[in-house]
Amino acid sequence: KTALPATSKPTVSQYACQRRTTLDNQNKIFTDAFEVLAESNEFLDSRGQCLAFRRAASVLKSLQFTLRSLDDIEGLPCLGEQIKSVIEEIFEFRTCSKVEEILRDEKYQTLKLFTSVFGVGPKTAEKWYRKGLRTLKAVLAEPDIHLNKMQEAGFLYYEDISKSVSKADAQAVETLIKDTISYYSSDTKLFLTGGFRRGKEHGHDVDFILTTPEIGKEQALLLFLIDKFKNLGILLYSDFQESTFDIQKLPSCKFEAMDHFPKCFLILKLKTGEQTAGVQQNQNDSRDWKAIRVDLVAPPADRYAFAMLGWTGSTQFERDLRRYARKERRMLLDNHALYDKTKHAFLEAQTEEEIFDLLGLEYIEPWQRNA
Ligand code: DCP
Ligand code: MG
Repeated sequence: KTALPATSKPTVSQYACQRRTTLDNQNKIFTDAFEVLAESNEFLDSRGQCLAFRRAASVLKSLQFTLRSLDDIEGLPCLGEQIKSVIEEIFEFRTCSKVEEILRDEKYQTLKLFTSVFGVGPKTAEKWYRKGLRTLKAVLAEPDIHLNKMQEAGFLYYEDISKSVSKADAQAVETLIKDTISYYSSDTKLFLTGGFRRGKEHGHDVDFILTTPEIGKEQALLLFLIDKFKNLGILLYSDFQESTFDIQKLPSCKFEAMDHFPKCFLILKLKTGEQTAGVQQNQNDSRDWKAIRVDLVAPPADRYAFAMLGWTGSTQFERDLRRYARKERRMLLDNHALYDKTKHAFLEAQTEEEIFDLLGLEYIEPWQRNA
């Protein structure tokens, strides 16, 4: 195939929120390489480099054709010299030597292993690595390591939660929560969000938004649910975070900042209908359940659209929505609100479509947000 002449090439926006990115990635060989480079830079704490690789991967994911030659990347945004040279090397050798080197690197492998434990981030992983630890077993055997509650649960259910959650599991969790919230009030609404809303077949957890038509009634909802799960004997771990939401506050500029709605990070016991080995290795009893990571967030009804847009992702899509709002519209967007800096006013919205409209963006469906 020859490259299209430059004039007939559709322009690709530098913002993920102006691109339609489905799960059908035609450039996996390149984007896989960039994800490894991004992650390795994240471990090195080089944020700029990490973002540059993530942006490049995101642009290539949106293309509806496979790159064949350097002519194909002519005019595409976010592909600087360093990125180009990686693409060029993959054209020639089907692989990138830097990526191969990272994948063989003991430190990279170890940090990847440690951060695969729920509750362990790059900082903790680095600390353990510096102590000379190389395996999960070694971490557990180290006397002067103090695990917090989250990490303890992370190790205890590692076998289950390090595997991905299927769509069928996600649906089973949805049914379970739906049955349980009916005891709270008949008008409580439950929405699947995160990766599964974008159409993914697998995920690392299941994300839900819950809300009640009556504002304020959502406040006690999560604690009610947690209590019910406990009584049902299916609550393996729970970290509940109370609302710190303040309607007056301007939207946060920093993407990484967590939102302020009441939320909880859970590990639930999901019945599977088949027998598996016990949780601990020395346990020889079998069980008919598996541990699943579930995140719940309960915004007040008038904040629903912002919360839904923020939790649907992907992370790259969210980053660029906020960057676009700030740079192109002088607006501040986060999971709670949209603020117009020119008008000095909050802009209200009941649906995601209205938020895209207020930002002057074409609507992008959830399944097209896999940036
Ligand atoms: N999110 C957010 N603020 C953060 C982190 C994430 O608003 N600080 C959003 C973007 C994510 C969504 O929440 O897409 C859900 O987070 P997950 O980590 O569960 O990501 P996904 O559901 O997209 O992927 P996975 O399949 O790994 O669960
Ligand atoms: Mg998720």
